[in-house]
This record gives sequence, structure tokens and C-alpha cells, in this order.
Amino acid sequence: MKLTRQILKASSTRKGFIVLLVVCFWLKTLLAYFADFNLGITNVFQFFIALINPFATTILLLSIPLYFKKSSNFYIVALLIDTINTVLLYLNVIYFREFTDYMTVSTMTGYSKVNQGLSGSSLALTKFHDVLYWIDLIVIILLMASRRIKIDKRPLNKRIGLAMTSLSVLLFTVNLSFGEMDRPQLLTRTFDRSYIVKYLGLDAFTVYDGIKSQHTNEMRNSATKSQLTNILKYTRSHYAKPNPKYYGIAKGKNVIYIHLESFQQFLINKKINGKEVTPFLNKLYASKASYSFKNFYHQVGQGKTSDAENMLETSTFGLPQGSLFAQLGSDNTFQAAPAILSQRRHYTSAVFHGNVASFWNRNNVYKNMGYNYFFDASYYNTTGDRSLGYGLKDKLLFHDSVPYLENLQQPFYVKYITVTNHFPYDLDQEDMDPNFKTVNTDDDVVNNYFETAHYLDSAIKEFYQYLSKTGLLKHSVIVLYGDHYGISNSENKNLAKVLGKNSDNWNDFDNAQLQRVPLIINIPGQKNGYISKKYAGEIDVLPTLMHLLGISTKRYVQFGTDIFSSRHDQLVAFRDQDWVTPTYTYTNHDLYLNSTGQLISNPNKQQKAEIARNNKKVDHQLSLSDQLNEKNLLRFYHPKGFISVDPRKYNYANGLAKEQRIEKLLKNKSTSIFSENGDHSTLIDYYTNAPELHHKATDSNRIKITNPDATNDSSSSK
Ligand code: GP9
Ligand code: MN
Repeated sequence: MKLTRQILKASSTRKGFIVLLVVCFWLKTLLAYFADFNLGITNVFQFFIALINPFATTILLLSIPLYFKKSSNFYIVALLIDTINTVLLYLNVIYFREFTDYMTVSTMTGYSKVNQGLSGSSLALTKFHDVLYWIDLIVIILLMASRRIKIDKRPLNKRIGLAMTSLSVLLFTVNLSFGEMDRPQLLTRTFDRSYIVKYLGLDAFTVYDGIKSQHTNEMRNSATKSQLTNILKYTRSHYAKPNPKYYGIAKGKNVIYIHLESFQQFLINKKINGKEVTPFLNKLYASKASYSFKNFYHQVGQGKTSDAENMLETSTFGLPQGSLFAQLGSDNTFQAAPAILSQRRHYTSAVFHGNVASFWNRNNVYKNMGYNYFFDASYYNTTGDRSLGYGLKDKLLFHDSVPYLENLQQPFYVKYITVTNHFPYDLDQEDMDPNFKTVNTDDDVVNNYFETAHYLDSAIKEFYQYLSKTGLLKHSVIVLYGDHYGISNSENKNLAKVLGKNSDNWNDFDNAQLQRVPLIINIPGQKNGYISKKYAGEIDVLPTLMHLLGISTKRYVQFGTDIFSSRHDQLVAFRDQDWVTPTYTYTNHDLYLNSTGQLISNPNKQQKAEIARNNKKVDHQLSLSDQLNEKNLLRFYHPKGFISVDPRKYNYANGLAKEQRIEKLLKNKSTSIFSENGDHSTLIDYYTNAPELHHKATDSNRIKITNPDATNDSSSSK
């Protein structure tokens, strides 16, 4: 009672009133964080940041009324700001319940077509505890009306307002640096919207997103159809016609992409302590049924995995800063592989990935690309030791995806995005191969990298055994690629010795060499496969694949060229404008000769001309791609027969049920593996030694199976 009286007394001054509002709003935000949102907090530091992050913006907003002299103005403004902020918070709570995501400014303004805002069902999304989001405001207003909280008529000195505003700025700076400590490049890379909320709070997220989308909208609104002309001129003249020897050799086959997380070329054929790190991939790499590339480079920027995905799906580059998926992907017009293959050859498309759907904004981007299904973390049991930092372990991803794969109509275009071989390359002891001993350098990252790569290799071997047993193998083309480096330039010196190099004279040329990643195009049944020395990059995969499938690419805007074509462009552009050709590597403004690794400190006239020519070409290629995506110019482009993708038609909830409905509808015309197998699952054909599947039944945490067809709403953040 005494405390209540004290609070009421304190709240009867202007300062106390503001403190009351701040504390109440802080509590409500925490309620949202812990009862409604899923922030994906993984350590105590993140928990601490989440606890304090509502303060900065709340104090900033509630310092505004302090500048008003007249008491009616002060109280009206304070309550109004508090109400608006509560509305924003509450709308996000409701929105999160439906979409497992936060409201972007373009969703609020109705600009985004991907998330159409709240449907009529929003009432059904309310919960009993929602009262708590409003109760403070109601009680405060009632207390004011009954004069238990008295109106303070005395205006405050402006300095108090100023002090509070400054305090909020200081708090925000501290908060931001805490966020950056836990997640470097938090704002520049924008991995996941939920990270900004987790680290900086909802208000900061809304402002940040608002500024970004304002910038994007300005750029896009000023864009005109004619700006496409230059781009078309480039892609048409750059186009490399297919090589008839390869055109259509994989016609009608299923496409299975295996995204090898952080997998670098040097792992191929690497032996450690007498044992191959990736014995299975080595075989695949050298197989007569594979076209493998030893001079294939990743070309990603800050968008890492998402940039690789974007290049492979669209043959356009990622952005110079940040991730295209995260920044533009929600509203971008794509003419991507899933849509093209569906429209031209009736492919069904799906992605299997054991991380949450919101990571890299995939849940929105995939809709714009025309992916029919997205099986994200919510479709898998990711509890206990089944997952690590970035989600479900690879062996389990391949195994647990069988029900989703076998019910897909063929031909299909699918992508498995692995995660276990991801920095910091943690692996549980139980998943380690006792017969494989990794290197013993001073750098744990380097040591662990070989361990997780070894694990990934074994996961792929198991998957291949399944493909072979079910007969899927001979009906598929399997494309395996490393998305980007795993060991960063700063750690390459620690790697040098393992690679038989001297770390003392390690230089930029060596770093550039390590940007090679494997590309293996495995077409079971082919007998003339080989390891190609051609220089190529991720931008080239789509036209190459399409030609193998016998689908012409001439009509599309693609920045890469078919690697098999005699006109393939072997100038490989890195996202930072460095480049490599079969003869030279140009990095950090220095030219090196590939054959010797020598720095050419005084380039001759010819070499100077080569540098200038390639710089210009690279700049041209990258900047045209950036214009295309930043201004969303593909919305003006209508290649023959291409029907624009309407993201509203895609919904990734209840994927399995949808697949089964289609099977029923098609009856004996259904081409899924399940139907072809006499309506029996092929899961028994899957052998895995994943220990997580063989735990004793008493271990309740580990055998808990989540509803395999749960909606995206239940996804859990990592
Ligand atoms: C996360 C995974 C990792 O879902 O794809 O992305 P990365 O950190 O490599 O860009
Ligand atoms: Mn990656």
C-alpha cells in the first residue's frame, strides 16, 4: 500500500509521470519479447542486451513531452506517444503470430506484396494476455481522471528534456556497440530482421527499415523502362550460345542442388594424417559422370550464402553492400530458376534448410522467385543435440527431408542448404569420425573446419546411397557447389602450413587463390565427364545448367555465361571489383601472374591495357547488375512466355499436406517417388549413422518429434 502511494505521489510530478510510462513500456516490451516474439536468444549476453534495449528508444520518445510547457500539451503528447508506440508493439505481436516476422514499413504501407499485412483473421490471433499490453494505459488514464495521479502544472526546465534526450542517445550508442560486439556488421549486413529487434529493439528496427525502404522506393520510383536498354544491350552481346555437345544432355531430369556451406576447393583431395578429408566428394569430383571445375570462384559479398543463392538462381550479382535477399528481396521482381523451370518444363521446386525461414529473408525471397515449397526449421525436429548454431545437422537434414522429397512431383528442382560446416565449425563429439584426426594448428577454427567438412562429406555420401537405392540418381542431375570461403583472409596464415605453404610470405594473391570453391555437375549415366580448368564463377551456373537441361537462355537477363560454351567469358569478377582470368589475378590494385604467383610490379604496356580493359568490363558488369536489382528493372522486362511471379500465390505452411493433396488429385498420374513406389515411403531406403537418430527412447529431449508438417509459425530461432 505504501509503495502504491509512493508511486502515485511520484507519478504526480512530470518527471515521475514520464518515468512511470517508460517503466511500463519497458515491461510491455519484455512481455512481447519473451511471451510472443521468438528472439532466438542463445547466450546470456544476448539476454542482457534484450533486457536493456527497449530503454534507449522509449526514453528518446518520451523525452519529447518534456519540452512542452503547457500541462495539457505535456500530458496529451506523452500519452499519445505512449499509445502510438503501444499500437506499433501490439501490431507486431499480432503480426508475429501470423507470420513469425516483424512488420516492415512496406508491409504497413501496403507496398509489400509478399506479406499482405494482417488478414481478417487477426481477431483469432489475439490471446488472453494481450490485455497486459493495454492495461497500463487504461489504469493510468483512470488514475488521472480520479486525480489519484495529479496533474503537475509546473513546466520543467528545458534542460531536463535535453538531459533525457542525451541520455537516450548515449544509451543507444552503448546498446549498439553491445550488439556489434555480439554480431559484427549488424546493420550493414542485415542477416535477419529478428537480429535488429533482438539487439536494438522494435522502434529502432522500424526506423531503420523505414529509412532503407524510403531509399529503395526513391530509387525504384525514379526508374524507367528505358534504363533497361543498356542492360539488355550488355546481356545480349555477352550471351554465349550453348555448346551442342552438352545442350540438353540432362533434359527432363530432376535437379538437386547441394549447397556446400563454406566449402573451399582446397578441401578436395586434401589428405590429413594420411586420410582424405572428403573421400566421397573426391570420388564424385573425379567421376566420369561429373563435370567438375577446379578454377571456379565464389563471387559473394556481404550477403554470403544469400548472395551465392541469388547468383545461382538468377545469374545476377548480389549487392555491393549488404544482402540483396535481405534488402531488396521482399519486393524484387526476379526471373529466377524455379519460375522459369516451372513455366517452361513443369518443374516443381523446393528448398530444404534446417534454419529458421526468416534468416536472410528467405521466407519472402523464395516466394518472389517462385519456389513452390520451403521446408525450413519448423518442418524438422531441431531439439536437443539434433541441431547446432545454424540449425539442423546435415545428416539429419538429408534424412529428415525424405518425406518432403518423396512426395514432390517430378521433375523437381530442389536445393539442400547445409549448415554444419559453418563458422565456428562446432561439432558434437558424437558426430566425429573416430578414424579421422584433424590437424593440430594453434587455430581452432582451422582445426575444426576439417572435422565439419569431413562430416558434411559423410552426410552427402549417405544421401547419395539413398538416391541410388530409390533409383532417383539416374533421373537427376546433382549440382554441388561451395558457397564461399570458410576460412577468412585473416585466418589464412594459420592455414598456410596445412596447405604446404609458408605463412611468412603469404600475400593477397594467395588469398585470392583461396576464393576457389568446388563446382561439381554430376549427371549419373554420363561417361565423358572430366575436370575442367576453365575459369568461371557462381554467376555462370544458371545458364550452364539451363543449357544442360535443354532450355534456351537467350531471352533472359543473365550476367553469367554457359561454361561449356566456346564463347564463355573467363573473366571472373569478384564482388569487390577484383578479378581473375586464366592468366592473371588482379587484387588490391596489384597484378599477379597465375602460373608463377609473381607480383608484376611494373606492368608493361600490354599488361596495363589488360588491367584497364578488365577493370572496365568488371565495373560495367557489376554496375549494370546493381542497377537492375536496385531499381527493380525486371518488372519492365517481359521475356517471351514468362509470366510474372505473384508472391501472393505462395504459402509455405503445411507443405507436406499440399504435396499429398496434389498426389491424390493426380491419382495414377502422380509422378512423386512415393506414388511410384506404390504409395509407400522410401524412408526405409535411407541409412544414416547419425547418432541422434539412434538415441535410446528414454532420452525424452532427443526423441521428441515435432509435428513434421507444422506451420512456419512454430519456427524456433537459433
Ligand atoms: C543460414 C546459413 C548461413 O541459414 O545459410 O548463411 P551465411 O552465414 O553463410 O551467409
Ligand atoms: Mn554460407
